[in-house]
Amino acid sequence: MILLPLSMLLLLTQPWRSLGTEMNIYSQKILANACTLVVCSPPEDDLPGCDGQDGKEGPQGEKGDPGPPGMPGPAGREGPSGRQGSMGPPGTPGPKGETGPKGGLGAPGKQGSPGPAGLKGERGAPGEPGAPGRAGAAGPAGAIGPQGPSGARGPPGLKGDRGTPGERGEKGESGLTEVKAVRQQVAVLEGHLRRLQNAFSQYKKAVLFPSGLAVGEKIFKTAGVVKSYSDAQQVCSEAKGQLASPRSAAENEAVTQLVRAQNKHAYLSMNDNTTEGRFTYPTGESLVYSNWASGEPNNSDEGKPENCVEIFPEGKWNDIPCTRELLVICEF
Ligand code: GN1
Ligand code: CA
Ligand code: CA
Repeated sequence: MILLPLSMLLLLTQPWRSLGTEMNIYSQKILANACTLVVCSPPEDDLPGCDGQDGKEGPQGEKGDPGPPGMPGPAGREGPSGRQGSMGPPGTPGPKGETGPKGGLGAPGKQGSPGPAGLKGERGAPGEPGAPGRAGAAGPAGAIGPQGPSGARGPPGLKGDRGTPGERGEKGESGLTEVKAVRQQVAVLEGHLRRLQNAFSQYKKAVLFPSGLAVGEKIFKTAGVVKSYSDAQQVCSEAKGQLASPRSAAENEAVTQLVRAQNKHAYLSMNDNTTEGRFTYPTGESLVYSNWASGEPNNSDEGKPENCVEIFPEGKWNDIPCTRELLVICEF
Protein backbone atom coordinates (compact mmCIF):
# COMPACT_ATOMS: atom_id res chain seq x y z
CA MET A 1 0.00 0.00 0.00
CA ILE A 2 2.73 2.37 0.65
CA LEU A 3 4.44 1.46 -2.63
CA LEU A 4 1.61 2.85 -4.69
CA PRO A 5 1.94 6.51 -3.73
CA LEU A 6 5.66 6.32 -4.09
CA SER A 7 5.39 4.81 -7.58
CA MET A 8 2.99 7.51 -8.56
CA LEU A 9 5.24 10.24 -7.35
CA LEU A 10 8.07 8.80 -9.37
CA LEU A 11 6.01 8.56 -12.55
CA LEU A 12 4.97 12.21 -12.26
CA THR A 13 8.42 13.63 -11.65
CA GLN A 14 10.34 11.61 -14.31
CA PRO A 15 9.22 11.97 -18.00
CA TRP A 16 9.16 8.68 -19.67
CA ARG A 17 11.10 9.83 -22.77
CA SER A 18 14.26 10.28 -20.89
CA LEU A 19 14.02 6.89 -19.46
CA GLY A 20 14.40 4.71 -22.56
CA THR A 21 12.24 1.93 -23.88
CA GLU A 22 12.70 -0.63 -21.40
CA MET A 23 13.33 -0.14 -17.89
CA ASN A 24 14.15 -3.02 -15.77
CA ILE A 25 14.19 -2.73 -12.19
CA TYR A 26 16.82 -0.01 -11.83
CA SER A 27 16.37 0.97 -8.37
CA GLN A 28 15.98 -1.22 -5.50
CA LYS A 29 16.46 0.46 -2.24
CA ILE A 30 16.09 -0.88 1.19
CA LEU A 31 14.01 1.58 3.06
CA ALA A 32 13.81 2.02 6.73
CA ASN A 33 10.70 -0.11 6.82
CA ALA A 34 12.44 -2.79 4.69
CA CYS A 35 9.99 -2.39 1.79
CA THR A 36 11.19 -2.65 -1.83
CA LEU A 37 10.30 -0.01 -4.41
CA VAL A 38 9.58 -1.51 -7.82
CA VAL A 39 9.14 0.59 -10.92
CA CYS A 40 7.97 -0.94 -14.22
CA SER A 41 8.95 0.14 -17.68
CA PRO A 42 6.35 2.18 -19.56
CA PRO A 43 4.12 0.39 -22.09
CA GLU A 44 4.92 0.75 -25.70
CA ASP A 45 1.64 2.40 -26.61
CA ASP A 46 2.30 5.07 -24.10
CA LEU A 47 -0.53 3.95 -21.91
CA PRO A 48 0.17 3.57 -18.36
CA GLY A 49 0.89 0.00 -17.34
CA CYS A 50 -0.38 -1.59 -14.37
CA ASP A 51 1.57 -1.85 -11.28
CA GLY A 52 3.74 -4.90 -11.04
CA GLN A 53 3.41 -7.38 -8.34
CA ASP A 54 5.46 -7.04 -5.28
CA GLY A 55 8.92 -8.54 -5.72
CA LYS A 56 10.17 -11.37 -3.77
CA GLU A 57 11.51 -10.67 -0.37
CA GLY A 58 15.18 -9.74 -0.66
CA PRO A 59 17.91 -11.51 1.14
CA GLN A 60 18.34 -10.70 4.78
CA GLY A 61 20.41 -7.57 5.29
CA GLU A 62 23.57 -7.46 7.15
CA LYS A 63 23.41 -7.38 10.83
CA GLY A 64 23.07 -3.78 11.97
CA ASP A 65 25.50 -2.06 14.22
CA PRO A 66 24.84 -2.53 17.93
CA GLY A 67 22.51 0.15 19.21
CA PRO A 68 23.60 2.62 21.92
CA PRO A 69 23.54 1.24 25.44
CA GLY A 70 20.19 1.48 27.06
CA MET A 71 19.46 3.54 30.19
CA PRO A 72 20.49 1.68 33.38
CA GLY A 73 17.56 -0.09 34.86
CA PRO A 74 16.34 0.59 38.39
CA ALA A 75 18.39 -0.99 41.22
CA GLY A 76 17.37 -4.52 41.99
CA ARG A 77 16.24 -5.56 45.41
CA GLU A 78 18.96 -6.24 47.94
CA GLY A 79 20.04 -9.84 47.68
CA PRO A 80 20.30 -12.12 50.68
CA SER A 81 23.40 -11.77 52.93
CA GLY A 82 26.39 -13.73 51.67
CA ARG A 83 28.01 -16.39 53.77
CA GLN A 84 30.56 -15.26 56.33
CA GLY A 85 34.05 -14.90 54.79
CA SER A 86 36.97 -16.89 56.09
CA MET A 87 39.06 -15.30 58.86
CA GLY A 88 41.53 -12.64 57.65
CA PRO A 89 45.26 -12.74 58.42
CA PRO A 90 46.28 -11.59 61.95
CA GLY A 91 46.69 -7.78 62.32
CA THR A 92 50.03 -6.16 63.17
CA PRO A 93 50.71 -6.14 66.92
CA GLY A 94 49.44 -3.02 68.73
CA PRO A 95 51.80 -0.69 70.70
CA LYS A 96 53.13 -1.94 74.01
CA GLY A 97 50.67 -1.34 76.85
CA GLU A 98 51.58 0.66 79.94
CA THR A 99 53.17 -1.13 82.84
CA GLY A 100 50.49 -2.84 84.84
CA PRO A 101 50.07 -2.30 88.58
CA LYS A 102 52.44 -4.11 90.85
CA GLY A 103 51.42 -7.72 91.32
CA GLY A 104 50.31 -8.99 94.64
CA LEU A 105 52.61 -10.70 97.03
CA GLY A 106 53.72 -14.05 95.65
CA ALA A 107 53.12 -17.24 97.49
CA PRO A 108 55.80 -17.93 100.09
CA GLY A 109 58.75 -19.80 98.68
CA LYS A 110 59.51 -23.37 99.56
CA GLN A 111 61.30 -24.00 102.76
CA GLY A 112 65.04 -23.84 102.24
CA SER A 113 67.23 -26.82 102.76
CA PRO A 114 68.51 -27.16 106.29
CA GLY A 115 71.58 -25.06 107.05
CA PRO A 116 74.94 -26.54 107.96
CA ALA A 117 75.39 -27.95 111.40
CA GLY A 118 75.97 -25.30 114.06
CA LEU A 119 79.13 -25.06 116.06
CA LYS A 120 79.49 -27.38 118.96
CA GLY A 121 77.53 -26.04 121.93
CA GLU A 122 79.27 -24.93 125.06
CA ARG A 123 79.95 -27.47 127.67
CA GLY A 124 76.90 -28.01 129.87
CA ALA A 125 76.89 -27.16 133.58
CA PRO A 126 78.33 -29.93 135.75
CA GLY A 127 75.81 -32.45 136.97
CA GLU A 128 74.49 -32.51 140.51
CA PRO A 129 76.81 -34.31 142.89
CA GLY A 130 76.02 -38.00 143.17
CA ALA A 131 74.16 -39.42 146.18
CA PRO A 132 76.43 -40.06 149.19
CA GLY A 133 77.94 -43.51 149.23
CA ARG A 134 76.50 -46.12 151.48
CA ALA A 135 77.98 -46.33 154.85
CA GLY A 136 80.79 -48.81 155.10
CA ALA A 137 80.32 -51.99 157.01
CA ALA A 138 80.92 -51.70 160.68
CA GLY A 139 84.43 -52.56 161.72
CA PRO A 140 85.04 -55.54 163.95
CA ALA A 141 84.52 -54.97 167.55
CA GLY A 142 87.69 -54.10 169.37
CA ALA A 143 89.00 -56.24 172.13
CA ILE A 144 87.54 -55.27 175.39
CA GLY A 145 90.10 -53.11 176.98
CA PRO A 146 90.47 -52.88 180.61
CA GLN A 147 88.97 -49.53 180.81
CA GLY A 148 89.06 -48.24 177.26
CA PRO A 149 86.81 -45.33 176.67
CA SER A 150 85.44 -46.67 173.42
CA GLY A 151 86.16 -48.96 170.48
CA ALA A 152 88.41 -47.81 167.66
CA ARG A 153 86.64 -45.97 164.82
CA GLY A 154 85.79 -48.20 161.84
CA PRO A 155 87.32 -47.63 158.36
CA PRO A 156 85.53 -45.17 156.03
CA GLY A 157 82.70 -46.44 153.88
CA LEU A 158 83.17 -47.24 150.15
CA LYS A 159 83.25 -44.37 147.70
CA GLY A 160 79.79 -43.43 146.49
CA ASP A 161 78.67 -44.04 142.85
CA ARG A 162 79.51 -41.47 140.22
CA GLY A 163 76.81 -38.80 139.87
CA THR A 164 74.57 -38.71 136.78
CA PRO A 165 75.95 -36.56 133.93
CA GLY A 166 74.67 -32.99 133.64
CA GLU A 167 72.06 -31.97 131.05
CA ARG A 168 73.37 -31.46 127.55
CA GLY A 169 73.94 -27.77 126.78
CA GLU A 170 71.72 -25.99 124.22
CA LYS A 171 72.74 -26.17 120.63
CA GLY A 172 74.96 -23.22 119.66
CA GLU A 173 73.90 -20.76 116.89
CA SER A 174 75.13 -21.30 113.37
CA GLY A 175 78.41 -19.44 112.82
CA LEU A 176 77.35 -18.45 109.29
CA THR A 177 74.13 -16.84 110.49
CA GLU A 178 76.11 -14.83 113.00
CA VAL A 179 78.58 -13.59 110.34
CA LYS A 180 75.71 -12.59 108.09
CA ALA A 181 74.03 -10.64 110.86
CA VAL A 182 77.27 -8.80 111.68
CA ARG A 183 77.76 -7.92 108.01
CA GLN A 184 74.28 -6.45 107.86
CA GLN A 185 74.95 -4.37 110.95
CA VAL A 186 78.21 -3.10 109.42
CA ALA A 187 76.38 -2.10 106.21
CA VAL A 188 73.79 -0.17 108.23
CA LEU A 189 76.53 1.57 110.22
CA GLU A 190 78.40 2.48 107.03
CA GLY A 191 75.22 4.14 105.76
CA HIS A 192 74.93 6.14 109.00
CA LEU A 193 78.58 7.13 108.73
CA ARG A 194 78.23 8.39 105.15
CA ARG A 195 75.22 10.50 106.08
CA LEU A 196 77.05 11.93 109.08
CA GLN A 197 80.11 12.76 107.00
CA ASN A 198 78.01 14.61 104.46
CA ALA A 199 76.10 16.48 107.14
CA PHE A 200 79.36 17.38 108.90
CA SER A 201 81.00 18.63 105.73
CA GLN A 202 77.99 20.84 105.07
CA TYR A 203 77.91 22.10 108.64
CA LYS A 204 81.64 22.92 108.61
CA LYS A 205 81.36 25.02 105.47
CA ALA A 206 78.48 27.01 106.92
CA VAL A 207 80.25 27.60 110.24
CA LEU A 208 83.56 28.66 108.68
CA PHE A 209 81.99 31.12 106.28
CA PRO A 210 83.30 33.86 106.04
CA SER A 211 85.93 34.17 108.79
CA GLY A 212 87.31 30.65 109.14
CA LEU A 213 89.42 28.15 107.23
CA ALA A 214 90.14 24.47 107.71
CA VAL A 215 93.53 22.90 107.03
CA GLY A 216 93.59 19.17 107.58
CA GLU A 217 92.05 18.63 110.96
CA LYS A 218 92.82 22.15 112.16
CA ILE A 219 90.43 25.07 111.96
CA PHE A 220 91.52 28.73 112.09
CA LYS A 221 88.91 31.34 112.85
CA THR A 222 89.20 35.03 113.61
CA ALA A 223 87.10 36.72 116.25
CA GLY A 224 87.42 39.91 114.20
CA VAL A 225 88.66 41.95 117.19
CA VAL A 226 92.08 43.41 118.12
CA LYS A 227 93.55 42.73 121.56
CA SER A 228 96.85 42.76 123.46
CA TYR A 229 98.64 39.40 123.59
CA SER A 230 97.27 38.35 127.00
CA ASP A 231 93.70 39.44 126.15
CA ALA A 232 93.93 37.69 122.78
CA GLN A 233 95.08 34.51 124.54
CA GLN A 234 92.07 34.74 126.84
CA VAL A 235 89.61 35.15 123.97
CA CYS A 236 90.85 31.92 122.42
CA SER A 237 91.07 29.89 125.61
CA GLU A 238 87.50 30.89 126.54
CA ALA A 239 86.44 29.45 123.18
CA LYS A 240 88.32 26.21 124.05
CA GLY A 241 91.03 26.95 121.52
CA GLN A 242 94.37 28.78 121.44
CA LEU A 243 96.02 31.52 119.39
CA ALA A 244 96.98 30.52 115.86
CA SER A 245 100.07 28.31 115.80
CA PRO A 246 100.92 27.53 112.16
CA ARG A 247 103.10 24.41 112.09
CA SER A 248 103.41 24.14 108.31
CA ALA A 249 103.43 26.28 105.18
CA ALA A 250 99.83 25.20 104.47
CA GLU A 251 98.66 26.27 107.90
CA ASN A 252 100.63 29.51 107.61
CA GLU A 253 98.93 30.19 104.28
CA ALA A 254 95.48 29.70 105.83
CA VAL A 255 96.26 32.18 108.64
CA THR A 256 97.66 34.60 106.06
CA GLN A 257 94.39 34.47 104.11
CA LEU A 258 92.41 35.49 107.18
CA VAL A 259 94.89 38.30 107.91
CA ARG A 260 94.56 39.54 104.36
CA ALA A 261 90.76 39.35 104.49
CA GLN A 262 90.76 41.50 107.66
CA ASN A 263 93.69 43.62 106.51
CA LYS A 264 95.16 43.59 110.01
CA HIS A 265 98.34 42.07 111.47
CA ALA A 266 97.49 39.19 113.80
CA TYR A 267 99.05 37.54 116.84
CA LEU A 268 100.49 34.05 116.70
CA SER A 269 100.58 31.98 119.89
CA MET A 270 104.38 31.71 120.31
CA ASN A 271 106.64 33.82 122.55
CA ASP A 272 110.22 33.82 123.91
CA ASN A 273 109.27 34.94 127.39
CA THR A 274 111.08 32.03 129.02
CA THR A 275 114.33 32.22 127.12
CA GLU A 276 115.21 35.21 124.99
CA GLY A 277 115.55 34.15 121.40
CA ARG A 278 113.99 30.73 121.91
CA PHE A 279 110.38 30.91 120.74
CA THR A 280 108.02 28.16 121.90
CA TYR A 281 104.37 27.14 121.56
CA PRO A 282 102.05 27.49 124.61
CA THR A 283 103.00 23.90 125.50
CA GLY A 284 106.66 24.92 125.83
CA GLU A 285 107.61 23.00 122.70
CA SER A 286 110.11 24.67 120.34
CA LEU A 287 109.02 25.72 116.87
CA VAL A 288 108.70 23.05 114.20
CA TYR A 289 108.09 25.65 111.49
CA SER A 290 108.84 29.37 111.12
CA ASN A 291 108.50 32.07 108.47
CA TRP A 292 110.40 35.01 109.87
CA ALA A 293 110.76 38.20 107.83
CA SER A 294 114.29 39.09 106.90
CA GLY A 295 116.26 40.30 109.93
CA GLU A 296 113.66 38.98 112.40
CA PRO A 297 113.35 38.18 115.19
CA ASN A 298 115.49 41.14 116.31
CA ASN A 299 113.99 41.66 119.78
CA SER A 300 114.15 45.41 119.22
CA ASP A 301 111.40 47.96 119.21
CA GLU A 302 113.29 51.18 119.83
CA GLY A 303 115.30 49.54 122.47
CA LYS A 304 112.41 47.67 124.19
CA PRO A 305 112.33 43.86 124.06
CA GLU A 306 110.01 42.00 121.69
CA ASN A 307 108.81 38.61 122.93
CA CYS A 308 105.60 38.07 120.94
CA VAL A 309 105.04 37.25 117.27
CA GLU A 310 102.90 38.94 114.61
CA ILE A 311 102.08 37.73 111.08
CA PHE A 312 101.88 40.12 108.14
CA PRO A 313 99.39 40.02 105.23
CA GLU A 314 102.27 38.58 103.18
CA GLY A 315 102.59 35.68 105.65
CA LYS A 316 105.99 36.71 107.10
CA TRP A 317 106.60 36.86 110.89
CA ASN A 318 108.07 39.59 113.10
CA ASP A 319 108.72 39.71 116.82
CA ILE A 320 106.98 42.60 118.57
CA PRO A 321 106.21 43.85 122.08
CA CYS A 322 103.30 41.82 123.58
CA THR A 323 101.49 45.06 124.45
CA ARG A 324 100.58 45.77 120.82
CA GLU A 325 96.88 45.35 119.93
CA LEU A 326 96.51 42.95 117.00
CA LEU A 327 93.83 40.84 115.32
CA VAL A 328 92.82 37.73 117.27
CA ILE A 329 92.90 34.48 115.28
CA CYS A 330 92.26 31.29 117.20
CA GLU A 331 92.85 27.70 116.18
CA PHE A 332 90.77 24.68 117.16
C1 GN1 B 1 109.85 48.05 113.93
O1 GN1 B 1 109.85 50.86 115.06
P1 GN1 B 1 111.18 50.09 114.77
O2 GN1 B 1 111.78 50.31 113.43
O3 GN1 B 1 112.23 50.20 115.85
C2 GN1 B 1 109.17 46.86 114.53
C3 GN1 B 1 110.18 45.80 114.85
C4 GN1 B 1 110.89 45.41 113.60
C5 GN1 B 1 111.51 46.59 112.94
C6 GN1 B 1 112.08 46.20 111.62
C7 GN1 B 1 106.52 47.63 117.07
O4 GN1 B 1 110.72 48.57 114.85
O5 GN1 B 1 109.55 44.69 115.40
O6 GN1 B 1 111.82 44.43 113.87
O7 GN1 B 1 110.52 47.63 112.74
N1 GN1 B 1 108.49 47.28 115.73
C8 GN1 B 1 107.14 47.21 115.78
O8 GN1 B 1 112.69 47.24 111.01
O9 GN1 B 1 106.50 46.86 114.87
CA1 CA C 1 112.49 38.66 122.44
CA1 CA D 1 111.11 42.64 115.62
